[in-house]
Amino acid sequence: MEHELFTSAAAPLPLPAGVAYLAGFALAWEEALLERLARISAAAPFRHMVTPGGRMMSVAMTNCGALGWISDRRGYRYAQRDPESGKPWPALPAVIRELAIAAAGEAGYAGFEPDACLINRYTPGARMSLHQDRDEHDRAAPIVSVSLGLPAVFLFGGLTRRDRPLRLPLAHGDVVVWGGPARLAYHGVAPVADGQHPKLGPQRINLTLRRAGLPKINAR
Ligand code: MD3
Ligand code: FE
Repeated sequence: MEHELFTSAAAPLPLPAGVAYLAGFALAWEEALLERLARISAAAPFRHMVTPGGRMMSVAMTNCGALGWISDRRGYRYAQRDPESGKPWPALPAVIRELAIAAAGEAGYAGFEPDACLINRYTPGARMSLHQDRDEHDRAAPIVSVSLGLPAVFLFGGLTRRDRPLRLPLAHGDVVVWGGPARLAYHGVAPVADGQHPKLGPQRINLTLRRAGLPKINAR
């Protein structure tokens, strides 16, 4: 079943099942988000992680919340501490948690309780190649993504790497909820084009809010 994209500017285009696109949804939280992001990256600076294959990622990353996604020569996983400092990741700010819960609610996921927030920073030229997100225990929980700063083209493929990806432009303030049949789809980000964002300068920041640890067994 396909849903209509209810964006403000762009012409409606069909979205795959399980994808809810909330154009500009984060704009109401913009100021608080940017203030929280500055505090988080001061405590846990953005860094370029290395893939298990030994390649440095062009995207710089940090995390907040109980669990943070990390990659090194030993693999991809969630960890309770920042390996650079040995300290727990900065707490998930209430404003970010509330934004994610509100967006998940709009998309029909009542009871979403994120325990991990991966923060990706793209400077012009940075990209993310097609991959699946498989490191979370609870695949029934959606992933909420919040785009800030420079625009990007999000690539949304199918359940195999060979499916030709759909190209979805994402702008500052857009929120997308990925769940159900979309949850295990291959996806990536095309190289970010040069530019200057009035609030963020030459970068794109993407937050993904996830349920990475064990599902809440008493939630139903
Ligand atoms: C669709 N980040 O961190 S967010 C990632 O823009 C990641 O930084 C991209 O892919 C970024 O893993 C895309 C949107 C997103 C996140 C997770 C998904 C889309 C997804 C998981 C399944 C399907
Ligand atoms: Fe991903």
